[in-house]
Amino acid sequence: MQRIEDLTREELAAAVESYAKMVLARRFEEAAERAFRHGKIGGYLHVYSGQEAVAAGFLSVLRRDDIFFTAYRDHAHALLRGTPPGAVMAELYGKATGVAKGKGGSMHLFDASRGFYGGYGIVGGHIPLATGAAYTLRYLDTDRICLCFLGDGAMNSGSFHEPVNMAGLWGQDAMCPIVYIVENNQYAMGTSVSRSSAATNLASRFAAYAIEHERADGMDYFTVRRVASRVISQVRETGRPYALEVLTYRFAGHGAADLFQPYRNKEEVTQARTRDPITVLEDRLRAAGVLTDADVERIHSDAEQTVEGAVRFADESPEPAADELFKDVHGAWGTWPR
Ligand SMILES: Cc1ncc(C[n+]2csc(CCOP(=O)(O)OP(=O)(O)O)c2C)c(N)n1
Ligand SMILES: [Mg+2]
Repeated sequence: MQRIEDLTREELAAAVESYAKMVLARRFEEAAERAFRHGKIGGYLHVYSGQEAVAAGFLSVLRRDDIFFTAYRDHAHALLRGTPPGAVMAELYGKATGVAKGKGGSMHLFDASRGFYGGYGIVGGHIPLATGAAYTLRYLDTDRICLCFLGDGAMNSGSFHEPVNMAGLWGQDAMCPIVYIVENNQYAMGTSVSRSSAATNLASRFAAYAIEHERADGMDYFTVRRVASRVISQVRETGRPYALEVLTYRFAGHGAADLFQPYRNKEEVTQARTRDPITVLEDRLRAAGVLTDADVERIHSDAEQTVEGAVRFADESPEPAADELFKDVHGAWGTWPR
């Protein structure tokens, strides 16, 4: 565990900023769940509650011109990177002011201006894209890097093994600056890791592709940030891929329809909640003397106000115009040769 007394003043200030963003993400998703139940949000909704320290730790050290990909549990990633909460909520509502013009929804957030290349609903589908993007960054002769967040379940898809093998090969020529971040939250929908993977040390599976790898505690922000910082520098310098398995837990059901969660019991969730990443970080910042009761109160009420504003913005925003239907769509009807 990172010792708090070894941190610089700047690192502590950055951690307070991350804490505020993690609180915002949590409040945002609570509001999104309410809106989903009220029928304001269609489609599907997967929340990131419990896993916030992972994206917060990584994105807090990612350079502004670097890029990243993730799957469908993507709201916090966008918010932590600075996409305006109103544009994220409006996307969930399918409104024209959404970050993907209301055409993507919860699973397909996309904000290329901030290096966020999505938001993907097909499990494992983004891994080839992220790997190709990392190759492109080197091919274009830049020192930019790519992060690819993925779930434990995604590691069992074919679209994991092919690109990761390519990454291992391209890395031999310093041509694949990517960090694979396996967010091991213990479950893929209702299937636990031990029921779906013969080898449960997921990091070790990257050895098959000659990719350096390690495991880290994903509930402690400082641990994630320290590992992220070291690994990102190494990948930037070497052009070789690196893999991290980050041990975390999702507090909510898999998605909005997973009400009864028959695959786990309440005690397990209660136990995991004793290491809520937001509380863990708050306690450490309080112990370091950089966060007071008044700060915590202000951060929470600011987050609530921001979320209220985002919900109002989404509510009041217009639906996409009918003639938008065929724009931004691959092989759309309107342009199809007939
Ligand atoms: C190709 C494909 N197969 C199946 C599904 C259905 N599905 C949606 S989420 C999911 C589980 C993925 O688990 P994991 O990668 O661990 O991500 P987590 O939900 O835990 O974040 C499955 C099987 C899908 N979306 N895409
Ligand atoms: Mg999972």
